[in-house]
Amino acid sequence: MADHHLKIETLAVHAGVEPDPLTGAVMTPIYQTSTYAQPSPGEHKGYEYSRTDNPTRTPLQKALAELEGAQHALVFSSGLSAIDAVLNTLQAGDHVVAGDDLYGGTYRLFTKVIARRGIEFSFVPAQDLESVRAAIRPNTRLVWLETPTNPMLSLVDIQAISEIAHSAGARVCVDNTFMSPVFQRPLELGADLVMHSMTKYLNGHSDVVMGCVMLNDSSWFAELKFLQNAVGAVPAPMDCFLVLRGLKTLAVRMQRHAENGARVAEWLAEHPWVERVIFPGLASHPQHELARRQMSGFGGMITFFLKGGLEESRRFLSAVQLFTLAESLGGVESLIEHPAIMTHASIPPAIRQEIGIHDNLIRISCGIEHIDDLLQDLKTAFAAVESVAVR
Ligand code: P1T
Repeated sequence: MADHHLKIETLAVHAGVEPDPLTGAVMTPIYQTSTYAQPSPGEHKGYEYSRTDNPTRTPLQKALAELEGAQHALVFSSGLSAIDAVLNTLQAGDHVVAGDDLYGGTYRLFTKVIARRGIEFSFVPAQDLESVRAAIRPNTRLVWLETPTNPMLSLVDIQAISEIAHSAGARVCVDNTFMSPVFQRPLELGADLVMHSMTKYLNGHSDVVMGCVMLNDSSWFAELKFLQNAVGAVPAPMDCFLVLRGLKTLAVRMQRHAENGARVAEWLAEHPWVERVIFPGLASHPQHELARRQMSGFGGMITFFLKGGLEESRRFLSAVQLFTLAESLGGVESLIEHPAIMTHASIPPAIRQEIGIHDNLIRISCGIEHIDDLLQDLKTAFAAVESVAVR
C-alpha cells in the first residue's frame, strides 16, 4: 500500500499489512519459525532463515517505512542495536558530530563501544547551529541528533543542520523516538536516516524492546540490511506481532499523550514547588517557535526542576502512586523518573552537570489516563514533599 495520500491516522491502522495470502487471516500471523523448507537447494519462497528474514518481520518493516515516508525500514532487537548498525557502516578514522544531550545509553554506546573501533566523536550543543558547523571536519561522515533531546527537551533545527552537514558531505541521522512519525518528519526536513527506539511510542505498551531505522538511500539500506543479518541483532516474531498491533493505535495514542502533556506542563508551571518546566509546547520554552515550525504536536514528555535537591526529589518520586517510578517512556501508562540516578547515570557526573541533569531534575512520560487522575497524583506527591518540609 504505497499510497502516499493516506493520512497518518489511516496509515497507522493499515500500513504494511494485508490479509495472509494462505488463510485470509486479517492479522499478520506470528511465524514462530527459525527456518524454511526448500524443495531443492537454494530454491525457496523468499525465506531461508529467520535471522535473515521472517514473514512477521517483513510487514512490520514495510509498515514502518510507510509511516515515516521512507523507501526502506529495518528493525533490530533494541533501539541501541539499531544505532549500532548505523554506526557500523562507518570505518576507522571516520568522525561523528553528535548532540551533547542524548539518551545515556546512546552516549555510552558511542564513547565506550563504537569509539573502540577507531571512530571519533565530537559532542556539541546542537541547538546552537554554529557549534555544529565548527565541529565538522573533513572526515566527518555523520551528524547524530536527538530532537527533542533526552532528557533536557532541547530542540535541534533538523532542516538547518541537514543543510550544514550536506554541504560538508556528511549524512544526518535523527533519533525520532520522542515525537514518532505522527508529530515530526525528519526525512521531509532533509535528514538522511531516522531511528527509533520502538520500545517507546511506536509499540506503546511497554511490553517490547525493539529499534528501527528508516531511510531512502538504497545503497546505505543494502549495507544496513547486510549488517542486520551479518550481526544478527534481530527481534523475535512474537515481538514483531506485538508492535504491528501497537502501531494501529499510534495516531490516537500520540494525540492523547500530547493533550495530557500540555495539561500537565501547564499545571506544573503554576505549582509553587516547581522551579522550571521544560516542555516544547509552552511559550516559555526557549525554542517554542522552532517547535511550532518543526513539529505538528509537542508530545507527552516533560522535564521539570523541583524546588529543592536530591532529598525532595526522592520524597516526591516515592510518593507518586498512579505514575510509575520507572525508566523508559512512551507507553500508555504514565511513568516518572530521576534522570541523574536512572536513565542518564552512564553519563559522567561533570558532563551531567554541564547539560543540566541536576539532582532536582525529574522527567515525566505522560500516558493516556484521564488528566484529572494524573494531576491529583502529582498534587498528592507535592503535598508529601511539603509535609516534611514544614515539619
Ligand atoms: O532501550 P532501547 O530500545 O535500546 O533504546 C535506546 C534509546 C534510544 N534513543 C532514545 C531517545 C531513547 O530514549 C532510548 C531509550 N531510553 C530510555 C530507556 C529512557 O528511559 O530514556
